[in-house]
Amino acid sequence: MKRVLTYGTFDLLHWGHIRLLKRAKALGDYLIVAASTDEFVTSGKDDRRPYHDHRTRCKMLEAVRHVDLVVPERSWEQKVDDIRRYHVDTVVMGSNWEGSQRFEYLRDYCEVVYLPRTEGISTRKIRRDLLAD
Ligand code: C2G
Repeated sequence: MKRVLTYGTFDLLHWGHIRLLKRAKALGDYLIVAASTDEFVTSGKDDRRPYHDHRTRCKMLEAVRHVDLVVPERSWEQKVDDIRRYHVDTVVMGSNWEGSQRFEYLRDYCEVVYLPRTEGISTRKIRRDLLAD
């Protein structure tokens, strides 16, 4: 069984996220999603709290048929532990992460694959467009 792992906030779950999850699952048999906790987002990644809290974002991800397991992403440093704990063969991220030191070092532990990002959609764009209404 080939096990795939991906990371993200997945706030205001949208088509770009779904396409990433669908293509990530197609690279294996079991897809694990590490969803960023609210604390990790606000302390480590972004200046703004997600619209949906972590619990809600996890429930939405669990409802996506491509997803087999949702676990918390609490820090940048947990990835090697995650790969070992979940026996991960491949880490998958969207192409905006391509070449990032946040992921390239994982090549010592598993395959790392970047998939083309879906153009024209993002959580920030949704927030901006709704404000413009
Ligand atoms: N994504 C995509 N196309 C979009 C938007 C997002 O393919 N239009 C992908 C991103 O590249 C990422 C995943 O969907 O692989 C989740 O995106 P975000 O929720 O924005 O996650 P991010 O902020 O990139 O957090 O440790 C890594 C971080 O947790 C990644």
